[in-house]
Amino acid sequence: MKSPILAMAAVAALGLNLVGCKPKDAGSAVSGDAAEKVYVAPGKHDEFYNIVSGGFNGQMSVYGIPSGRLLKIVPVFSVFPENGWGYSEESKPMLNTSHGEVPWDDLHHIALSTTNGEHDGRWAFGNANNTPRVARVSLSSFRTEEILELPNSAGNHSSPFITENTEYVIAGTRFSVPTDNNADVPISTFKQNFKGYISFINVDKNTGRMGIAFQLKTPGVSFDLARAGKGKSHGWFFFSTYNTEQANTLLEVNASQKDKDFILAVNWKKAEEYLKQGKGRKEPAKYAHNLYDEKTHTATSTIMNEVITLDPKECPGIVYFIPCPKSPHGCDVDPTGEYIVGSGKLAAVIPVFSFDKLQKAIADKTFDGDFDGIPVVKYEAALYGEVQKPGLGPLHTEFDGQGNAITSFFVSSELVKWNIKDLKVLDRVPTYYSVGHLSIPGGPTKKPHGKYVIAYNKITKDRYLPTGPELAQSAQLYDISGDKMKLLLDFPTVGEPHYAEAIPAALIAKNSTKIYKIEENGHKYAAKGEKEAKVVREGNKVHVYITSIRSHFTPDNIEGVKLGDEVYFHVTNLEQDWDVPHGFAVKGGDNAEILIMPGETQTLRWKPNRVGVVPIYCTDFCSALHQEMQGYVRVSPAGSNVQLTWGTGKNPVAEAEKKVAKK
Ligand code: RUQ
Ligand code: CUA
Repeated sequence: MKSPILAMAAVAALGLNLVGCKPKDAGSAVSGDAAEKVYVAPGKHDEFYNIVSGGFNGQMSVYGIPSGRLLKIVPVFSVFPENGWGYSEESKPMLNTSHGEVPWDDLHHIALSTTNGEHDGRWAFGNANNTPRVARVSLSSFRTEEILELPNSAGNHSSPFITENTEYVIAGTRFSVPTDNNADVPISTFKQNFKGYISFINVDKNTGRMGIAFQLKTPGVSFDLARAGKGKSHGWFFFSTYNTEQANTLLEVNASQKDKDFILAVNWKKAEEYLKQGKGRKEPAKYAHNLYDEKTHTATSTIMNEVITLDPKECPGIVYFIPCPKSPHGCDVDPTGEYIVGSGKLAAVIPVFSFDKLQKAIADKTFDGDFDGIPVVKYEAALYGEVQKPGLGPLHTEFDGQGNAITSFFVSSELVKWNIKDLKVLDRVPTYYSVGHLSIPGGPTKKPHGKYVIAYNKITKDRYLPTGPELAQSAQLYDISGDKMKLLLDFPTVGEPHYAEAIPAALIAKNSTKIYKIEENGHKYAAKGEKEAKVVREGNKVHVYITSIRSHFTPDNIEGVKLGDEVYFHVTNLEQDWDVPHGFAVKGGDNAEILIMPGETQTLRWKPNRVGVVPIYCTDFCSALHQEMQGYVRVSPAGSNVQLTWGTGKNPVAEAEKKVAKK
């Protein structure tokens, strides 16, 4: 171990560089045919969907590749007023947690579902870093269908990563913390009381429904990233760790003391055996499980009370540490499953481990003692080799399916291509600037689609028109079909992109949801035709069963609402055509609009706070007479005896008077 002063000096010396350096030839690195290669003519479709994490905006965004055109933002962990996510009554339960509603999160990583290690185009998973959760987004409806909270975890960074057949989505904690059941302890008791939990989430083959199968209770370290084994290493999982110093303060220095941190190798097939033998322990834990139902168009949130944990100390053979220099970040497995690439943020080499050698080392017990009771495999015994002088600050590695790897370098701002077998550097290109993640379509799968690599940069500086103190976030597209990588395109992104996955459009486009069938609408407050439209008072709650169809609402005149009422507009969109959502908004509401897809029902809650006649209207330009798609609600004082009446195309007050006259 280095002395703390030396380590501090090393960090300080690197310090200048840790923020990234700017390549000299910025701006002049584009080849002649770049425009042609990214030009997707008007009316033509892109070749790939690119699902990009939104970082601190908590969303996923969808871009076309190679054009870099933004197609959609899918709200996941953060409220999204544009379509009412987190504002409509139906979607509110999706953001429920054991802490109550959490309206924001920080989404770093995307994992697209796979079958036999190849993209199957069904779901995209995403992680919430802040309040640990994993979400599942349907790649048919492009909507978040499920969010599962993770107990005993803090800062769910090493997540979500999936096994070959999406058997499991895993989630490792970034912060080791005291377990939820032993939470009130001094921070200085890190070594005794802080644990690192890794959640193994099972995924139903048909529905995608998630549940926590078990949690592995590991020594208190920080988990950063992970990848599942594949092919020969299917059944194993590999995690990068840092802060194996187990420091609880000034980690910048204290967690950079050791020459090597670890990669944690987990034999999850063996963990399953222990579970079958009853080695799992049921522990109380509080976490939310939220599901969006496409038939009722409504989400539910269930608080769960128990989780099964496995302690590796009681289950020998399921976890091993492999030393890895130095503060590893990415931990990536090549398409064959044989090579495991560690990327030490402060390391001068890229270590590549061999799965076969690891197996042999475990069989021969070639260990270097243990760390907190867990065997540490000798570095050389698991090492296949090191890529020498690759660059500064390696972060992440993806694979092109041609036997090559491409690694991102944050500090030296470049992508470096190297051959996996002989570990020779083949090519390097600058990024603008300070690349974090990179992504090759299918890069983490057994069969990469190749063709492009996309760099997700942390800093853009002078690349775009200035927009005040905060500049555009950005991605860059490179052609990797030849020997040399070629920069094709810069495109700005929303939020701060971290990881992304691109997938051939052919695997997704054909399955796109077009409408929801109105006859299958199982929403409690649906009005499946204008005849079913009505207004019902239940005490101070007023339920408005309102329909929308080009270009009117039924009812569009409502009277008899009083101060102190809570009004629920349950809007059913009667359209059965693709691409005809209607919106709904009310003047002065303490809420966002809602956007209702064809055949769907969504609810806007409104608590009027003054007497008057209040406009309601459609927010989505749906027809030539969209602007006419409007109506009125009359709000009377609390004790008023204005009757509850409603109608469209008739004067509801006159109608009510007629009714009274008839009686
Ligand atoms: S991380 S820039 Cu949050 Cu995935 Cu590596
Ligand atoms: Cu409906 Cu505009």
